[in-house]
Amino acid sequence: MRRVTLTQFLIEQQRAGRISPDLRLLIEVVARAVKAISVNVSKGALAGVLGEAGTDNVQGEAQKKLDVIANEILLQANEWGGHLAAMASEEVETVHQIPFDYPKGGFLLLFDPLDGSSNIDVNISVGTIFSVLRNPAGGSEPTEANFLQPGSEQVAAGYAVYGPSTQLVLTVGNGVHGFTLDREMGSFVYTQPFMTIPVDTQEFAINASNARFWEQPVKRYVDEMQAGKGGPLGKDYNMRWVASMVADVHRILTRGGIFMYPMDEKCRAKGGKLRLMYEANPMAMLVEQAGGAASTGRERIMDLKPTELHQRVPVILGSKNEVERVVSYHLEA
Ligand code: AHM
Ligand code: MG
Repeated sequence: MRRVTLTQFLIEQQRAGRISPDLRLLIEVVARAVKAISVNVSKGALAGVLGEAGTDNVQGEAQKKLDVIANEILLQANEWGGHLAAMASEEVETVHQIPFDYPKGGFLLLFDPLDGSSNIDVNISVGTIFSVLRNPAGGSEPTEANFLQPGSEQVAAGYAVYGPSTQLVLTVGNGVHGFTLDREMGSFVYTQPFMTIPVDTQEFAINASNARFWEQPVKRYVDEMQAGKGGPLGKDYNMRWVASMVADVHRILTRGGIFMYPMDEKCRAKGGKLRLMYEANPMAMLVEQAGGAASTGRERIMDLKPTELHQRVPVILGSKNEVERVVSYHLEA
């Protein structure tokens, strides 16, 4: 069987007129950074990279050593490529400008360098999430306001999951495509063309320890699922919660399901738990491209007009019929 690499896949996308040479090279640089992060993640305790870094990030959360390492790898790899006007990271407070002596390009790159980092020390899958926007500022230095574009403006989005194997899952607006890292060859091999999410599912993902803080529509939906075959939904459901969004979304892109980090009383003051620009928008683009849906419960995620870089939002995504059901419960309430 002919092995298609990420490089070949991207060249074909370019030839088909779906991406520009610049966007192709930008994605290649992100993929290279992801390989370096994968090496660090997999060495774990051998490289002394587990544990706390002793610092807090912009959100006041304790940073893990690997959070800091992954962030540095992404910033450094992408600074000199010449395709970017600026970057924004979940781990950095303000816009990261490209150093003045490097060439600049027309794109903005946003990322969560190491998602699910509470799982690092227990050897459970973590990931990197990224999103690409156009720089509306033209030739001048982008400001935070230039990043505040709705998710529908994304030109590419993807994630890497560092699990038993490292996989890169990508969309450039033409379906969702999965690649597996061949560690010996050092290249990503095209293993999952056109990943799709079935419209129906019997599997849900939510942190049930927050049940007492949920809003009524989510309580109602989870109660109905737990009522099983004899309940109003008429079927038995299974539950999974990895606590790494990347791993939970990867499962949904692989076999369907619904993922929820909804609004609750604990996170209401912050607007939600997950980050719009680094987590919700890129995952929403992937999920929609795979035939699923992504909502806050009240609005389509990719329609939201961001008001700040580190904005948080409720997230309900996955199999379309189930997401639409939860949205209808919110609208009825
Ligand atoms: P992080 O980016 O700081 O790792 O936080 C995001 C993570 C998601 O990956 C995951 O879905 C969620 O937080 C888990 O939250 P909880 O620990 O409340 O279950
Ligand atoms: Mg995260």
